[in-house]
Amino acid sequence: MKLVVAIVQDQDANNVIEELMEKDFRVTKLASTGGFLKAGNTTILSGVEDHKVDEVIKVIEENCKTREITTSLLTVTMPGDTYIPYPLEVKVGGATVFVLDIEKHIKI
Ligand code: 2BA
Repeated sequence: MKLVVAIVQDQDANNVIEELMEKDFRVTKLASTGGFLKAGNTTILSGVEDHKVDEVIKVIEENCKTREITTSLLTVTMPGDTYIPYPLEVKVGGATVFVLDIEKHIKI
């Protein structure tokens, strides 16, 4: 068994989850925050049989879009201790996916 951990953008999360549920996968949705942008994203956990991992990844691929986000994380220091926000274009990927081996799966 594998645990698929997928970090997706909030806008794509519902479509991914709905399609996974329609295909009879079990899903847990976690609200998460990206370390770089400090913006909300969604982490999806799905425990699946080894031979179904590719099917889960396909659903994620089909529902997650890459987007350009403009952020003002960078600031420029001006004389007199003033800071002005400097717009920065960041390409946020469709999804970041990790596939982990599961040693044991117990339901109590
Ligand atoms: P964030 O950390 O908020 O990163 C958002 C986007 O900012 C990233 O998109 C990337 O394009 C850019 N970025 C991140 N760190 C950067 C840096 N040091 N310099 C310049 N640009 C940077 P993605 O790579 O698609 O990542 C989207 C979200 O997925 C991340 O949000 C983070 O929450 C998660 N993530 C990505 N890679 C990860 C990893 N190796 N481990 C854990 N979480 C990861």
